[in-house]
Amino acid sequence: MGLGTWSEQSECLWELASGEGMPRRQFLALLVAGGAAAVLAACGGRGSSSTPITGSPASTVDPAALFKDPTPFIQLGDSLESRLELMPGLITPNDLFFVRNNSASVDLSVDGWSLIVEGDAVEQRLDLSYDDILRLPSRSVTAYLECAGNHRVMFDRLQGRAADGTQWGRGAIGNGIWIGVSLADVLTLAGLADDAVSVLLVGLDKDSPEGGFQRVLPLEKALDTDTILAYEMNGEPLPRDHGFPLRAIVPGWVGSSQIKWLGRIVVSADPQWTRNNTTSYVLIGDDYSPEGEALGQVVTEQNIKSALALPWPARLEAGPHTLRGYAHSPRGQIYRVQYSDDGGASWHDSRVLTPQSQYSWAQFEFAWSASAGEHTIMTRATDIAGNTQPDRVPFNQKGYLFNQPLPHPIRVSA
Ligand SMILES: Nc1nc2c(c(=O)[nH]1)N[C@H]1C(S)=C(S)[C@@H](COP(=O)(O)O)O[C@H]1N2
Ligand SMILES: [Mo]
Repeated sequence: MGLGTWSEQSECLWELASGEGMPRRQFLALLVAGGAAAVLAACGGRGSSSTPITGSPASTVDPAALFKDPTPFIQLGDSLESRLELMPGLITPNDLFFVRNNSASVDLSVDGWSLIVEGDAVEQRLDLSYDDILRLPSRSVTAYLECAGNHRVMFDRLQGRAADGTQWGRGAIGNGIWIGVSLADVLTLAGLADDAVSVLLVGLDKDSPEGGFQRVLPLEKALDTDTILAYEMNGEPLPRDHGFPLRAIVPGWVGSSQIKWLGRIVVSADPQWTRNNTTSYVLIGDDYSPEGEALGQVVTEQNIKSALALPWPARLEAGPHTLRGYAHSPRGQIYRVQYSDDGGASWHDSRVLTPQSQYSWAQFEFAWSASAGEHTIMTRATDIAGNTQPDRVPFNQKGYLFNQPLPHPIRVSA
């Protein structure tokens, strides 16, 4: 059950246009050029508009690292880790949403911004303004966004071997309602060649490695209608720290694919290899075999995880408690979350709250009677496809995708 729907107005228009025999590409071009009026005019047989699609160059980088108030976060260098215990429910408010920057947040204005679509596998180079983007059919997706390195510190804490990179605990994740345009529509507008295979998304954070943080999506994921270029986050224009004016949302995939401050898309008939699919965001270690030009296995999807919405370590008073947490899987809804307070000897079912939507995380809760002393509680999620959290994750040098059940320390006072 997905929450994503075509906006009603665009859907009606598209029904009308396709009924008139109009190809999707022409429909999108008319929307960009002249809005609904142009589509209606063309459907009425008055011919198509030929307004050129133009934009202007990107604006400059602001050296400030971040814009939002860092107070409610765990601060890790220039990154902000969310505190799960502050999450008010299913949706993570923008001011509590984690931030991961590879350089600094960029302060762009829509006036100076445009999105370039180019490459050897598109028919036409596009230069789309913010208004052009807003005129395309909108799509809403509720999805969690998680850094590939979420839980990374646990390699050190639970396996005794520290991985490279920001030592994230459990809060490099948030769940949002995103509104934007399907990347597939933008690619269709540019005219996708039959031999296109890879889509590179490039950010405008020029101080980032490679002069603009960038990552490649294989064509199949790029064409998934739920892969969107979002301009709205939880009912507000995308905040600056989250990529204003436009960012990619790639449901279920690692955060590093979800490029913020998007400025350029390069579509190619060849695979494209850049830093973020060769040396970074690849699993490097004895248990992972290299692919293509990468040093290891390229990280694409996230994996199934669960975590308690408590501080680490937690402090509780003796007596009855309802403990809550979050679980998510890129492979389908959460079917079950079990917990153990005896080191994994016995497991009990928690209550998974419904309804769930496809790419969103799920909330779970269970009653726990706290007795004075030191405890640990582990949680373990299983999705409807049968995927579950493994007892042990093979080490990888950069510490991605750690999803063993976490023994959450809890001190109970009498
Ligand atoms: N342009 C750009 N996009 C980016 C990044 C970046 O540094 N620059 N960081 C990526 C990483 S590693 C993650 S985990 C997510 C974090 O998104 P958020 O800061 O909105 O939570 O953005 C991704 N997109
Ligand atoms: Mo990330």
